[in-house]
Amino acid sequence: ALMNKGMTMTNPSFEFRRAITRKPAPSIVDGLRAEDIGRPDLDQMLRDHAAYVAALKGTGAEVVELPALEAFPDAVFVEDTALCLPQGAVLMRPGAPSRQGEVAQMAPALAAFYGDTLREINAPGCIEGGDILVTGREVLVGLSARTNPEGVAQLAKIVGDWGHTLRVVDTPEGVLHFKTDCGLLDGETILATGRLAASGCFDGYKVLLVPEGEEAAANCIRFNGLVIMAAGFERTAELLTEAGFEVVEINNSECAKLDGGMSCLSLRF
Ligand code: CIR
Repeated sequence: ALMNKGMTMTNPSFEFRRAITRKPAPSIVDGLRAEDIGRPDLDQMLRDHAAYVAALKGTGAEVVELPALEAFPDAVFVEDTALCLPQGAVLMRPGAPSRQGEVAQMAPALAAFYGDTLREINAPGCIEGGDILVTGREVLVGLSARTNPEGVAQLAKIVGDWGHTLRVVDTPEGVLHFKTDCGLLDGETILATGRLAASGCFDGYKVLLVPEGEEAAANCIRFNGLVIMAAGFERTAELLTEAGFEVVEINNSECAKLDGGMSCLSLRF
């Protein structure tokens, strides 16, 4: 398989040289949400977003900050538009029709790094990046309202050609994305909610369970030396710190109103 210039293969699951983010646009007030829990405040979201980008940069990574896209209210959640692996990137096809146009807006940024190792998911397949967890040993994909078996079959073929194993699992009923309920801590260790872990999908991994009542803390990211998590979940922060991880907390109140969390805000590679 081809390696892109400057990429490392030491541990593709949490060592990253780069991230891509996109600035929130005023149209975020029209973003998708399962339930209306209030209007997202753009200024607060911009401050939180800046803190998130600063945390990524603080690890030494290069962060490509794309401009806001007023025409796509959910475009700040860049993770859903692509899967980035050391061998190549795959443009997703979001299951939410209002989000499908975000992919063409992301393609040039990825092409700049991946050149001709850029692949894509085609209709009638659908996948959103929030349903994919790349661990040290496999690509785990959760079926959801946004990700269908046809999309997963296409992805399995692509990543299989790159030497990865793909395993398909279920996302609990009523949970937006598979990763809404989990995050990778290192190649072998996953932070997960009890309701997701109960399905057995992480059997064989080391699992840290999010304390009850703090389910919204599960969607953390491991980015180089840091675990970046939503602020305000004291018991989860303590659990991670005690397990030896360096934790950075970012206010997530505004993204949470749109069912978004830490992983959604970046593509990492
Ligand atoms: C949506 O419903 O698509 C957005 N409001 C939230 C997307 C969150 N993305 C993610 O969890 N990867």
